[in-house]
Order: sequence, then C-alpha cells, then structure tokens
Amino acid sequence: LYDPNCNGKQVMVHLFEWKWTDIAAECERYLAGAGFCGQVSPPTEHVILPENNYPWWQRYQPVSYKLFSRSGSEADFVDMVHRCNSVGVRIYVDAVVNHMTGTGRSGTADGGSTYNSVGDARDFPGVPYSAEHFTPRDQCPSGDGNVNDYSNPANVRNCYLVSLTDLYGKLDYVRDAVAGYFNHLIQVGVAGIRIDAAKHMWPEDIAAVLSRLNDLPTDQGFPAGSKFYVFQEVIDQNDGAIKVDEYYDTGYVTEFRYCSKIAWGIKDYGQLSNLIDYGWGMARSDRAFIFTDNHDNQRGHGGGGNVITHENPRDYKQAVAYTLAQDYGFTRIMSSYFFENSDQGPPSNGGYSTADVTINADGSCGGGWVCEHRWNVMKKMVEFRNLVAGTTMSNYWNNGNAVAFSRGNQGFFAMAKQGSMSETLQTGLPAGSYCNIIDDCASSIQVGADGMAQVNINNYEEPIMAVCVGCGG
Ligand code: QV4
Ligand code: CA
Repeated sequence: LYDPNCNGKQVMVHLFEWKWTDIAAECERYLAGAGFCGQVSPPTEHVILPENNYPWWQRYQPVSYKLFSRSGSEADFVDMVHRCNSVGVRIYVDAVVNHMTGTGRSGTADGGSTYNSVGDARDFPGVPYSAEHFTPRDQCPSGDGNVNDYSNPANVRNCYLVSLTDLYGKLDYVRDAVAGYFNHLIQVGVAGIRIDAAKHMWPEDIAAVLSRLNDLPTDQGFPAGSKFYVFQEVIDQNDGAIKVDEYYDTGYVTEFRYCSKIAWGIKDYGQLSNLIDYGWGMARSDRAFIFTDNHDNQRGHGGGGNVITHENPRDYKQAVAYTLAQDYGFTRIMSSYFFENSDQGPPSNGGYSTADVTINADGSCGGGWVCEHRWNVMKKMVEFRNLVAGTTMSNYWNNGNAVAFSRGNQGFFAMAKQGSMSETLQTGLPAGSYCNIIDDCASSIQVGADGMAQVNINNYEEPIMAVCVGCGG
C-alpha cells in the first residue's frame, strides 16, 4: 500500500495523455535507464466529446471499466505494462471511480459500450451499473445536487462533482465492481493507482475496495506478498472540512500545498526554508505525494493558482531540482504537451486520434510534446534522488539568494537564484573530489577532511550543483 514497488526508484513521471505504444517504447528507450516509474492517463472506456473538440478531460468521464481509451486498446495496454515491467519500470494507473460520466450524457463509447445519464437514468451496461448504484439524491445536502459546500463532508462526497454522476460507494455491489477493475489491473501487472477525486469518496469506502484486492503477480516480477501502491487525490488547501490525514490508512495523499510552497520558494529563496509546514497541516513525509504542478493546476483546473510550469523553464528547473533534492514525500514529475487553451487535448492526427510522441536527435521531444522528464536537469536530479534515497537533509544553508544542503553523507546540493554563488560550505561528504552531474562534470568541488568545500556556481540557465558519492564522473 505504501511501497511504490518500483525497485527502490524514487520518482514517478506522469506521461499525461501518451499512447500506450509510446509509453512502452519510452520505458525501453529512456525511463529504465534514467530510473523512473510511470503514471499513465485513465485507461478506461470514456465519453468522446467532438462538440468540445475532444478535450483531455473526456477521459475523466468513464463509461465502463473496459481498458479501451484514447491511449489505445487493451492489447496495447497489456503489452505496455509487460514491456515496462520487464525493464523495471512500474506503471501506475489514474483510476476514476468516484463517478461515471457527467449527468445528462448519452451515447456509445469507442469500446462499444453504451451509456445514458440523462435525467434520472444511470445506465452503464458495460460494467454494469444502473440507477440503484448511484448515491441517492437524499444523501446529498445540496440544492442542485452539485458539490458546492466544502465545509460539509456529505456535500463534498455525496453530491455531483462538477455535474458528474456519483457512485454509491457504500454498496457491496459497487465495491465489488471497483475492486474487480483494480484486480484486473493487478493481474495485468500494474503496480498501483492514483485514486482520482478521492476527496469525494468516503475513506471507509476506499478501504472496503482495497480490502478486496489481490497481491501483485509474481509472474510480473513482484516479490510474493507485494501490495498495490495507492496515492489518493485529496486537495487540502486548509480550505474545507476534509483533511489529508483522513486518508493515511488507505495510502499516500497528494499534497497540493507543496505546489504553492515551492512556487513561493523559487520566487523568494528565503521561503525555501519553510517549505514543509506541518503547522499548516501538510501531510507527514511518509504519506505525502508531491509534485511542482500537475495536469490540472498547470492549466488552471482543480487546485489551480500560483504554480510554476514548463512555460517558465528556468524557474521550473529550479523548482523540480529542489523538489527532487530535498527529502520530503514521494515525488512525481510532469510530462506535458503544449496547449493554447485549458481544454485542448493532446497533439492529434486530426480529431480523436492522438499523435505519436516524436523524439529529436538531441533527445528532446517534438510534435507538440514537452517531455519535461527528458530535460537535462530533471534527468540528473532523478539520478541524484535515487542515489541519496534513505538519507535526510542536513547542513542546511540559505542566504536568500542561494541555498545548499547535504543528504546524509551521500550527496550535496546547491542552487543559486541569480545564476552564481561562491561560498565555503559544509557538504557533509567524505573528503575527496566530486563533480557536478548537472553540467556533466564540467565543474567540481574539493571536499576537505572537515567536510568543507568551496562551492561555486556560474550557470544562468541551470544554476544548480548536485554531487554525490558514486554518481557522475
Ligand atoms: C459542466 C458544468 C455543469 C453542466 C455540465 C453539462 O459545470 O454545470 O451541467 O457541464 O454539460 C468537465 C467540464 C465541466 C462539466 C463536467 C461534466 O469541464 O464543465 O460540467 O465535465 O460534464 C476533469 C476536469 C473537469 C472535467 C472533468 C470531467 O478538470 O473540468 O469536467 O475532468 O470530464 C476539485 C476536485 C478534484 C478534481 C478537480 C478538477 O476536488 O478531485 O476539482 N480533480 C480530479 C482530476 C480532474 C478531473 C476530475 C477530478 C474529475 O484531477 O482532472 O476533472 O474526474 O478540486
Ligand atoms: Ca462521491
């Protein structure tokens, strides 16, 4: 439940809207060597919305639990999971189980399942679900049936989230259906899930589903007795009745306050010292799932606001570097596509067909894909985080313009907002010469017997130093 099952790797990349065929190739050609595991977009059959020009969010309106989506067929999905597992890259699915489609929708999805949620109808024969499997209207204390009062848990959890139908998680039938979907993923070899909209589900209903799950399959390389890894999307901004700690027994929780904190910290380095604020209610480190930005808040959807994204590359590199260098939480980094409006779907071949991710000769992506996970700083800092895993931060130093700390006696990190620094600092490292992995060892530090070193940074675009025992050079 709390072990990502990723063979000790510490970073997940969210390959937002990638096709299964591209992810399989990316596992083999890049993710395995770079030390990542990967989250994928919802694999379930979903509504298709030409009237909204096939927005990315159509996949958050499931029609059934068939593995047939804009990213590919079930055969493609299984092939991806198996190929990724065989090179040690574990896959995590974005699981949408609070709801099915929006209210007022009907049609036939691409996997062939029909759906009808018009008026009082709640017909999803592909599962099957029908009206009695949805939260009775009298359980929702809201005039129009929509979630609109975050101070009232019954409103948040029993009403329609942005007009989406609401599954009645109290019922054994619904728990069995959701567990059946998850056990299917487990049997294929998926290592865990993000539970979408977990804040809108009762923790005991999530627990009841998890209690029905099988162990991960040994034939996909998981040690016997391995449990599905779970991280739950709970947006707690100190702004409502629902707190992240209600979900600790059922897995990790997304810590959205970290997104705002790291944004402030990069703007004003002095704030980096106060990044983790338990007084502010931030999740404890061994339950916190953190990221600088996600697929919603990078485009102003749920929990949007002041976050740093790939659109500001210099700041973004610093934000991700700091996130991966410090010791709080389990980390995920974003892999995006360029967009002009917040509904826009992924690069396409026209209509509904998602375009391939193209890889340029220099290793960057083309065709409208950003591929932050392939940027130099991200790649190097993933190497750093994996190598210093298990150590804590110490020798913390911050003068408001530059920041530095060590990770046990395994690593040392420094970053300079203006692009340069020159300081004599305690590195915590054994005596010796260490090179900076960020600039491919063009610069280095000499650590004395007392652990002190002269630390110089002179690099405007990537003003970062990361050295570690056993990396680079
Ligand atoms: C609209 C109107 C309704 C109207 C309806 C009918 O609001 O009044 O009746 O149309 O046409 C989409 C549309 C939204 C639409 C809704 C239902 O944007 O306008 O209602 O569909 O048809 C994503 C998008 C949403 C999208 C949803 C479903 O962000 O815009 O809604 O997918 O397609 C809170 C939650 C948090 C949530 C966040 C967005 O606490 O859990 O809001 N985040 C997760 C996902 C997110 C996803 C969902 C939850 C829903 O990360 O990506 O929403 O699965 O903070
Ligand atoms: Ca609900």
